[in-house]
Amino acid sequence: AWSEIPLAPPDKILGISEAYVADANTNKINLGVGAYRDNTGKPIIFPSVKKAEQVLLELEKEKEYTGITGSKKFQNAVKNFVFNNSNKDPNGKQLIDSGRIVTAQTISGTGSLRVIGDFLNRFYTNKKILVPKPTWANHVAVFKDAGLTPEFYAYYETSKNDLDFENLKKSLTSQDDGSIVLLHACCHNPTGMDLTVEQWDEVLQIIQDKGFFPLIDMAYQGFASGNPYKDINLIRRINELVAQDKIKSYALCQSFAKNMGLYGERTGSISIITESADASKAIESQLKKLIRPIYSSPPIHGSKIVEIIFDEQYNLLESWLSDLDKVVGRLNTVRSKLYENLDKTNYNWDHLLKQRGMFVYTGLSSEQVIELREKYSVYATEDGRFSISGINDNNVKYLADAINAVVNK
Ligand code: PLP
Ligand code: TYF
Repeated sequence: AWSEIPLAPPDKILGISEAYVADANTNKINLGVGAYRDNTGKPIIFPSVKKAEQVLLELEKEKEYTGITGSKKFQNAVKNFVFNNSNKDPNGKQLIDSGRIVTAQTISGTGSLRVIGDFLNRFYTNKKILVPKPTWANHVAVFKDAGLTPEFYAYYETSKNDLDFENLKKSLTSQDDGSIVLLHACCHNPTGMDLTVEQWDEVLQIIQDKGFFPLIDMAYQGFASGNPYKDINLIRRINELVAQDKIKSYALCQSFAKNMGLYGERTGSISIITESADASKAIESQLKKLIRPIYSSPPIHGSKIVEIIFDEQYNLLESWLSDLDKVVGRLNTVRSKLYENLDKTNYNWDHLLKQRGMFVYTGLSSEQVIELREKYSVYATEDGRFSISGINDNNVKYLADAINAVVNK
């Protein structure tokens, strides 16, 4: 009977916003969900996106369904943007031209993770997927529901507030050959700490030695440097290894939620880099067969915005790049302002300045996070991750004072 269904716990991240809304304290601060806010605390629409929407309003003649895997125009725009690096990655270009990349529009990044999870469960022998500890909580949930078996590899050592690279290598090496390995392309969620180019090379060597299948999640392209074309070192490097036949295949989940601010438009993609054009055809047909009975086809508004921004005739690329650069610039500014206002006598906050993206991973304990919430109405997830776009000129001092009080108690 329905009455026997147990109550499910609220989502660890989205549950924070519900509690925040219910709080009457006028000084309250929401550092929960990773969504951009401006210096007045409000969400924004990128001006370049607004312009693309104006173009759509003028020119759009129909609301027909797009294909099961989205439109060719969207797929090509994504391929060129991500793999050809807009004509700067010859290896990526070669992969595109030889028909070795299958790209499908998906329901944002989460949808692409689920589609590739289902696909791997159906067609890949090894069901074990190695994910960093910690990782975005939804990774584990998505892959479990897709029938895979997530297992953690060492990534970050909270007691040192730093990457744990030696253990990362050890724990990957000790895993079964042929496992799937999830890599965050940049701005690792939740820690904000990425590998250096040299460290990536070491990990890519382990991936080759162990025959792992690399699954890259790229939800924050552009948030590391401010420039999306500079944030894809990992993809360029892996394309080089594919060109040398050292890695045969990998997959990339990509989202425009953050870097175009298209959150609720649910616009993203899955790309599978295959061994040959023939393999691509079969894989594309199987992706269609997989997606059709789940949601049939993806939504079109967000993907048309992406098509327009990348379509040279509308001249919006530069303005999008500058919108994104401003967003990232503000995040970096509040990151330093928070750092400046924190008391460093008993606690070293230097890790904040090494982290990139939407978050700082404070190293605060769950008890300290709960105290911040209960005494100061500062809302963050209990792992000590702060979504810093909730910080602005008006609340940074209040926030730092609250943290100082909790830490120095
Ligand atoms: N992957 C990571 C690491 C994320 O942080 C997010 C969003 O926060 C996503 C994927 C997917 O987000 P969306 O489904 O909104 O594109
Ligand atoms: O803050 C985070 O890490 C994410 C944000 O449909 C998010 O959980 C929120 C809603 C959603 C996808 C991602």
